[in-house]
Amino acid sequence: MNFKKIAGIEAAKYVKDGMIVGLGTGSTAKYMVDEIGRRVKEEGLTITGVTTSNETERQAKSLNIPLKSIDEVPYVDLTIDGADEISADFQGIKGGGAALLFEKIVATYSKKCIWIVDDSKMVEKLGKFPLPIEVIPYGSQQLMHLFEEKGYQPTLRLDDEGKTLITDGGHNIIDLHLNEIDNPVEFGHYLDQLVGVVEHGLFLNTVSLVIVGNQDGPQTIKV
Ligand code: DER
Repeated sequence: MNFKKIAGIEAAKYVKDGMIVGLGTGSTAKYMVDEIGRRVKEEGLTITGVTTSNETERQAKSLNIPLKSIDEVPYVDLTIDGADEISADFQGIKGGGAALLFEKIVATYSKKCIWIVDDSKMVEKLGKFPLPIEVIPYGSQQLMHLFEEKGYQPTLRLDDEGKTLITDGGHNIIDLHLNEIDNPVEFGHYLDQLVGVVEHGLFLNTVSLVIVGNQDGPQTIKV
């Protein structure tokens, strides 16, 4: 039983005709996009998709889902995306798939956000999952030194070929190994003011519905 697939298919039921839908990125979101594509083909579902990565754009185009960029729509009705960690108070870490910047942009202009996960993502406190920080390449080593001095055990994210990863936005990602983040809001503010940090993977006060796939089927949690 694929719990990510269960969550992805369930989330696609929330998509209605005429909606502008943010299409997330990652292995769970892939199932959701596939299901929306199926509904477009078999049910004639009419939506406008706004993608959060080149990867999702390619998938959506292959499924003939009509697309517009975030700058071509007045707002997004509903964004459905995965997450790497969701805390007991529904704060999230995202960016494991290196898509956090465009995901956060699309989420910011969305009326509603749904996160789709399997239950391995549900945690008490954030931080076991390395926190992705999207940084400008120029000065990234200085940020690495800064984070090392802070004891955050930073690593520069590499791509599948072992080269420094370049995000869709043309930036690098530094992953911080914090183990536990006591105050995500405060830590997010600290990161926001660092020169060279473009965005971070703390998604705070973002989600309104979480769908968890498990052996009993989809569990829907209203935030
Ligand atoms: O990069 C992201 O934030 C993606 O949403 C991703 O990390 C979600 O994880 P998944 O591939 O397990 O769905």
